[in-house]
Amino acid sequence: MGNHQSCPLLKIIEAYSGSIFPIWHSDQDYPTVGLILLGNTGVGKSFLANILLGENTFEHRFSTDSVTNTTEFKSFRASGRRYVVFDVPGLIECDEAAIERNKIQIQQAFEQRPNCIVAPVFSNGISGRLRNEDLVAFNALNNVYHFRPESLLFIINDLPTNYSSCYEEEAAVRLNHLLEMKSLKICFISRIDINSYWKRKQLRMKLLNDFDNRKPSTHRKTGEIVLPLNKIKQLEEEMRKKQDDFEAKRKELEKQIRWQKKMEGMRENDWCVIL
Ligand SMILES: Nc1nc2c(ncn2[C@@H]2O[C@H](COP(=O)(O)OP(=O)(O)OP(=O)(O)O)[C@@H](O)[C@H]2O)c(=O)[nH]1
Ligand SMILES: [Mg+2]
Repeated sequence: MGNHQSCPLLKIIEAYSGSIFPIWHSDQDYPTVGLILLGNTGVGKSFLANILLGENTFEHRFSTDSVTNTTEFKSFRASGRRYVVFDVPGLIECDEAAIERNKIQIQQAFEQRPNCIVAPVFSNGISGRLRNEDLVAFNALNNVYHFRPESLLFIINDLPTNYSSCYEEEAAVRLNHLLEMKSLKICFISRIDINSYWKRKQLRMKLLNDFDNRKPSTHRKTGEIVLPLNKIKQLEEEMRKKQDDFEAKRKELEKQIRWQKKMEGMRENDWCVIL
């Protein structure tokens, strides 16, 4: 009946061994938390769900077409919790029927486990940009589920291994601004060698650490997910403009900071001359 959340050593052992002491603890001993990975097709939802499970349960594939079309779930135990991880389809697709199917499948996950942590997964490893379609898909779901910041863990997946240290700060400021939310927590993930046992375990450990600090909340739909195919382009265009505005403001701010520093430097030099 133990709450292991406070014991770091146990956390590490659990992350590396899957679930620990299966004979001593039954599933009922652990609070159950849903874990719903959301995001457009190809961002790596199924891949990450498998990493968390420590096994290849959900189909994931490098593909030109969407892979997951129906919602599936599986539970695992870690850090004093029993997580039920959901593998759901992406939201945005090229045809209306697929979007409608996806909406129903996503809703099923929330109906089955309303008390959950939500992990929106974004991915664009080549450029590091936050893609407008990912932001639009998140907003469409957020409009009806009203996610609470403490139950959200954003995942930016598939980054190059050598991304710069400023990237995390920049992406965090930008994401908060674009989604008009505060204190968003982000987990940054570099592309791993899928065949490396240790890399997979390390990634599991990193994800679990971040999920442990999230607080699940109850998600009930307050309306229908509105995302007609003919509106997606318009919403993406609006998001692009928002990104451009943010970029312009950022550049202006940088200019002001540079100018300020220059002035301070000049003032210091003046003092040096006087002294
Ligand atoms: N090697 C490697 N492959 C990754 C990584 N992240 C994602 N992938 C690959 O990216 C591809 C797409 O991932 P999926 O998990 O199928 O994407 P998805 O979001 O589930 O896509 P849908 O099911 O279509 O919604 C798969 O081939 C994954 O193995 C990574 O860190 N390393
Ligand atoms: Mg999938």
